[in-house]
Amino acid sequence: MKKRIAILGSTGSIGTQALEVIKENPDQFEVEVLTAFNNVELLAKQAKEFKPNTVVIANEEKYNDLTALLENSPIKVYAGNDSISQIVEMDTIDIVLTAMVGYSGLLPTIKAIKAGKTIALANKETLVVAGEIVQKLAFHHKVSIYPVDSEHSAIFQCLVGEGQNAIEKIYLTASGGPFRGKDLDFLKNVTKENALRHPNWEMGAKITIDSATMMNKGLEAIEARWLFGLNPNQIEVVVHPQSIVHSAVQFEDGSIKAQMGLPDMKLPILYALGFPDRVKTEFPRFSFWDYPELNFEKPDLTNFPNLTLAFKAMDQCGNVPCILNAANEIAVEAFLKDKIGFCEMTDIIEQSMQKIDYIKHPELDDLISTDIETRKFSQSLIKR
Ligand code: MN3
Repeated sequence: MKKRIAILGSTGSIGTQALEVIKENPDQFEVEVLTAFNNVELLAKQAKEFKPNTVVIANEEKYNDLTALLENSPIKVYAGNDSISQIVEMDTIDIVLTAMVGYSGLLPTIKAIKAGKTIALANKETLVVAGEIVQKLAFHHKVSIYPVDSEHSAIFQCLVGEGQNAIEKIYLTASGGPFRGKDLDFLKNVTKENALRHPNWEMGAKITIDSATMMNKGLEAIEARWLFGLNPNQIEVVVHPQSIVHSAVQFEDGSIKAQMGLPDMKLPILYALGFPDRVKTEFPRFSFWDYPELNFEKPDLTNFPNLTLAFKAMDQCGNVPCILNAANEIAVEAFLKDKIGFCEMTDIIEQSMQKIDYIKHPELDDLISTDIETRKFSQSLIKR
């Protein structure tokens, strides 16, 4: 039986690569639902090619454009975020791939879990904002969450076959981004064009900026904590510029398992969709002879303070990771619009973490209001 997939965020970087993977394996997967935020042209093109049952455009103003583009087709068309949250409950969906950007992934993911759908999680912010709530829900509804993020996929792959063997610690690898080795004087003046040029990975704009500031690794540490039930002190970040070792697990006997491969998001996407099977591919293979050296360094916390902020948020827990995430989303957006400099992103996040009230045991509603409040405050710090 083919696995029927809903892709939330099909026009983004992960979404388009997921569709390539599905296209290459038509006997294994079929597309049931596609959703996008704004890009109606690409969404309509994907819909014509993959013939899903339903498509949803989040931006309601684009509804008429989308229906016009899909005129005379049997595909059902809806608009709005509420429609996305409802559509994931469809009986004919086996796996929901959550590939939208940022906080917007949270509510649809919760709905999908409540509907008992297997989750292929590409939206790390869901676990950053509400990891404890989401994991409890997944446990309650007996739902599996398979990571798509390459580092978490690596850890997940290292854990296959380990049963109850406890994790002593994990090593989360980081490329270090385009500014590895640079200092604050340099970073003050970098432009978004510099920051959008990632050395190893092709990704969307938001995550590429997060990689340049190292916030991405902080968000991933929080994501890993919830995915694998870890304490913050069991997570160590290792800078590994070649992005070949995708992460590693150390067990209680001292043995370390790592997962390796060329940096290509299609591999973790395929592993999450195909689990527990490995699907045969023609992807280029890693060669040891091309990489006579693999390097590992400590992260530079002086020049990349966002990583420290994220670990602080993880330690404080409660609604602080939600504050961190909302302030970061506002800061990245402002940086991408040339409204603030690279280092000012950190100031906005730090001030938001100080200003917004701490809630020790937030419910989902508390997190929703923390998100709104933080966005308002962070925005007020952006002057231009
Ligand atoms: Mn990653």
